Amino acid sequence: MRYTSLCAAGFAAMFVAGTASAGTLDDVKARGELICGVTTGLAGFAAPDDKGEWAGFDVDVCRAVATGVFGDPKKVKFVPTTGKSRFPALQSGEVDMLARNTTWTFDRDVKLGFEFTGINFYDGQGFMVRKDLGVKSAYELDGASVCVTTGSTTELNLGDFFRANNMSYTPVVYEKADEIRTAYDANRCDVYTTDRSGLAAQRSELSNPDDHVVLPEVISKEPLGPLVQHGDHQWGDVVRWSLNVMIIAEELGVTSQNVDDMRASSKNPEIRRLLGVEGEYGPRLGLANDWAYNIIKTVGNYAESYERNVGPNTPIGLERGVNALWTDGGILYAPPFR
Ligand SMILES: N[C@@H](CCC(=O)N[C@@H](CS)C(=O)NCC(=O)O)C(=O)O
Repeated sequence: MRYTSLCAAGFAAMFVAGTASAGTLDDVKARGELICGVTTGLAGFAAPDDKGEWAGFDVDVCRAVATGVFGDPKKVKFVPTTGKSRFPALQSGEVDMLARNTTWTFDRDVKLGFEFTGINFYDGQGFMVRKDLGVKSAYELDGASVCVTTGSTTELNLGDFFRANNMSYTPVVYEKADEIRTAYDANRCDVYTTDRSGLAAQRSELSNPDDHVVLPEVISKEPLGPLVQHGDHQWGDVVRWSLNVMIIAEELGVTSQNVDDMRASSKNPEIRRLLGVEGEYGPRLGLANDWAYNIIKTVGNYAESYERNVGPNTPIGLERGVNALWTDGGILYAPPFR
């Protein structure tokens, strides 16, 4: 209860609406590295790989921004944050941005005073149970104990869903991703609820992933994306357009593999603008004119990052679904590069 009230309700009151001093881009350049807030570790999204290097779909957003600024995806320091510590970390300037499965909501945007700079994963909240529980639907969960992370929209939606359906539950609350996974794996709760992408990620690391099933119901909208402090529009633009570059590159069929050929010979005007062959788009952001070329060359386009980190051929196994391009039946859509 203490966690629930602190994080779900009182948490927002701890902050006054923040306004960044302009100049984050200059600060980042002067420091020589980007400081990016990520999760404490979520397979496929943000976790150290076998060489100890942070990797994942959210990590790629940080790497894209670092590459846009420095031409080098390695110029990032990753700061692990929990659901509870992420907002104070951004508010205080400990991190320049967050890229960690954070849902864009009214309160976070308006009351906490942040600026969401896009959506890199359209998600929704779901439930995972052990198959031997014999449950086929979230509507059969009356009386269940439910593992949930503190400081999340998950806690709020969980309460809403059970209340709206006249069901009771016992929350079992943890702060860190590995704590909650271990607790669920050790049977300390019947159900694990979080974003469905998070469930797929965590399921891949359970002792027997096949013993668990994600139930069909999606009980909320969780548009996940990067965010910065409110008020520094130049920095917001840099983060927003670094993500947009990855999406636009997919739309235009530009990949890390063909970007050199495209730059040398494409006649498509949008590709020529994107890759710095025509126009002065990078300098308007305070970046070099080959900033987007560098992002595509080193991090890849949206599809490449998705497939490499969380797609059907990874242990996370997420189909593109609504995260497909709008031209492929999804809702992923970037503003034009002109
Ligand atoms: N999208 C939701 C949920 C985010 C969330 O709880 N993510 C989990 C991982 S799925 C987490 O951050 N765990 C804490 C950690 O990283 O240690 C929100 O923004 O509140």
